[in-house]
Amino acid sequence: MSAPVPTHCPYCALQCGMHLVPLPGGGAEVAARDFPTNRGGLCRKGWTSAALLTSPERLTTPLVREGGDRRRPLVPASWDEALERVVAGIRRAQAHKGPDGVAVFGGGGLTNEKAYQLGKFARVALGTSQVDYNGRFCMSSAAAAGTRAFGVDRGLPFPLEDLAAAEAVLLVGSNAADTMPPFLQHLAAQRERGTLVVVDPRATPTAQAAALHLQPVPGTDLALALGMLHVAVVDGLVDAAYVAERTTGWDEVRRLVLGGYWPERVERLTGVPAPDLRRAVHLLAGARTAMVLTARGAEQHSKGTDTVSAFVDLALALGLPGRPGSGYGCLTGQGNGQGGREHGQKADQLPGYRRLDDPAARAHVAAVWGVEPASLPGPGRSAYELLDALGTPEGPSVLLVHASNVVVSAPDARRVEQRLDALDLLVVTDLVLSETARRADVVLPTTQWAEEDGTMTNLEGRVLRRRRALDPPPGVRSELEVLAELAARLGAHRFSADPRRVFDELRRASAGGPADYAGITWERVEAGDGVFWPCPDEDHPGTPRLFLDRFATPDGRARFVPVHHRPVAEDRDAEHPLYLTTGRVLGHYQSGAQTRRVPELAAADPEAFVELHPDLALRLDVQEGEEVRVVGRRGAAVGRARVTPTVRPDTVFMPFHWGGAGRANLLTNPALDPVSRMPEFKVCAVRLERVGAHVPAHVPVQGAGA
Ligand SMILES: Nc1nc2c(c(=O)[nH]1)N[C@H]1C(S)=C(S)[C@@H](COP(=O)(O)OP(=O)(O)OC[C@H]3O[C@@H](n4cnc5c(=O)[nH]c(N)nc54)[C@H](O)[C@@H]3O)O[C@H]1N2
Ligand SMILES: Nc1nc2c(c(=O)[nH]1)N[C@H]1C(S)=C(S)[C@@H](COP(=O)(O)OP(=O)(O)OC[C@H]3O[C@@H](n4cnc5c(=O)[nH]c(N)nc54)[C@H](O)[C@@H]3O)O[C@H]1N2
Ligand code: SF4
Ligand SMILES: [Mo]
Repeated sequence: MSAPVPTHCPYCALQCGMHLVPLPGGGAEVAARDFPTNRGGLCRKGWTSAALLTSPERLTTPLVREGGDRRRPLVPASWDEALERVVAGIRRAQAHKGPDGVAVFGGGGLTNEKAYQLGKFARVALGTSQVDYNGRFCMSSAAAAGTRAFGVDRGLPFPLEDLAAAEAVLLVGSNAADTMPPFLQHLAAQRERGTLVVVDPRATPTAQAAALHLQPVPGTDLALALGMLHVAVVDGLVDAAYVAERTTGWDEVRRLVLGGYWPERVERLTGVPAPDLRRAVHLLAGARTAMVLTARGAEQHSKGTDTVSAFVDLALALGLPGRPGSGYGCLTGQGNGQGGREHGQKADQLPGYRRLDDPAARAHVAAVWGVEPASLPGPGRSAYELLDALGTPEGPSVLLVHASNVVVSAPDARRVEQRLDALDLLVVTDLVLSETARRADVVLPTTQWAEEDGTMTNLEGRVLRRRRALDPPPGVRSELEVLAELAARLGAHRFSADPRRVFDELRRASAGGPADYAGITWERVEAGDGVFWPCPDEDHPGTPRLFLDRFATPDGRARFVPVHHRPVAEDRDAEHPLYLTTGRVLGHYQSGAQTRRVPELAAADPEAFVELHPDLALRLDVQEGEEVRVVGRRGAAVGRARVTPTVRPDTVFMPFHWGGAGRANLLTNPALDPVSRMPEFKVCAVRLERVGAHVPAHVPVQGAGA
């Protein structure tokens, strides 16, 4: 047996350390490894992650439409033929529509090297402004709010180990017990002390671990946070010295919360009893150290940015950010959700978390890329807006997708399918034939995590090494090779396929930016437990803790942001009397493209389901396990009823991990947050219907096989 290779799980942002032990017959076995984020623990997805490496379902050859005809099946093709089809389609679109006729959609699962190269490929090889990525659907609201308040967005501005020093923790809209199970170890102290507060419309395993569970109506966290601030002011819990010394803008926020957010009014808006609200504030304020953490439940709303701002305002009023053992943080989701948003695959950004509309940033990055600053396009459309424009007269007619399965994971999925089908050319690079790849004209097979070298940046801002443990199957190419080859065929050079060279270029491109990687080398990352950015030079130790002395704003002070509660984008009415909220289960990852192909995980959670309260089930005469239809304003989805008292009686919950008729995103609302452009994944209006015996339980996947 070969030596174990130290690496990290391919899935979520916790980036648990693991060993991969290559097996003689091919594939590998996962073994435990002690790492600061997981301390030897892994969840079910991590333990089974090697299964996909040798899965018969993985792609090992490029696929193209027979005769170039969308109505005919996808058939194997040589790399040369497939890439030529891509290049010909790109040239045609550029001739008709100019550079913005071609669009790129990336993902937060890509390594730093791939994310960086994809952004550069879009701006330099294609010259398009039309590039964005799935992180827009993930933590973009928290990123926007973090930048507003602190001048920089790093999900957690402190290492996870600091959680042990927090006497109390407020966890808003996170079901970490299912979404990052080994993370729960870091909350052991608060659980023991009875100082963990969880805000979630469902009594999730995470909420059940809390001393206090606030169970608001979906989409009302903004009012809840302002109500908590009101209590902090009225009960004299504001840290006046900290506010005076380290912040600006308090007076306006203070006036605003005093004026409108007394607990009894907040109770009417949120459904959270006023005494519970008061208790939560006193629990936090009574602790010497405390942390406020948000995740998707608070953020995936058309007011997600303002909601996070309200929780940041609360944290600032209590004097938490920038103090040891205290702070505000966002629990970033995807494996490289943090690095993926720093290196230029976002519509408005350049590497190093630089702004695309900043002339100095453009000049710096253009010099590294060897192009004229004026040749760099400006900011493009955000993820949903980009998908929504595809194939329209003003929008792109070619789309290249890397590491996202938008047919399952984007809001208003039916609309997204229509837009994809209106394209002249859809190119999907993936490991498996995802629902999105099934609709493509050209599918390119790429290497998996265990077959590539590179770096990932986890939820703490810690840069880690992903190591190659195995050779990819013959015929499969790394994404860097694919991008380099495509660039060369388009007449753009300087695209290395060597991840180390790409990382060294990324270091130069990021130098001097907010997310400065200049001093981070692969050797340094390998020597310890990773390096935290910013790290401006090789003698710099990296920055595990931000904001200890100053915030990253021009005056060094954190900014209070005045925000107001507003209703959800789509409220209930007589026809759609329930709220739908969506999220995750432990055993599946995201669109499920990977985990539904891991036999053990597929067997444990084989199909879509709908959680509903026993009172609602009684009213609608729905039995546990029967097929139900959730009907909304954009479509309907089906799933098995799971009757459980853990969900609010006015709310139903669906995970979004399945394709076909079980897709939660057939229902979700693409209403966007005005700042972050985040869609309202977490609340829309629906009704529930019994499907009846005559409708088959399994409706085939839309567009399957094409
Ligand atoms: N098993 C598993 N783990 C994952 C992933 C996965 O797909 N599967 N994905 C990874 C990624 S990319 C991400 S982003 C993270 C997400 O991690 P989480 O944010 O923990 O995941 P979600 O289940 O989307 O949402 C969390 C909770 O928000 C609650 N919620 C819904 N509406 C509201 C609301 O209006 N207010 C509040 N306060 N809460 C609400 C839901 O009931 C849910 O329990 O997980 C990562 N880890
Ligand atoms: N209703 C609802 N919808 C949601 C959410 C929600 O809570 N509710 N959450 C949103 C969130 S937070 C997120 S992050 C998105 C995620 O949703 P998606 O963007 O669809 O994410 P994944 O399912 O991880 O898709 C990754 C795809 O890329 C492939 N892949 C993996 N690694 C690589 C690689 O290195 N290169 C390439 N080319 N392909 C690769 C996988 O096989 C898979 O097909 O979903 C969003 N959608
Ligand atoms: S918690 Fe996340 S990183 Fe850790 S094993 Fe599970 S999926 Fe992998
Ligand atoms: Mo995410």
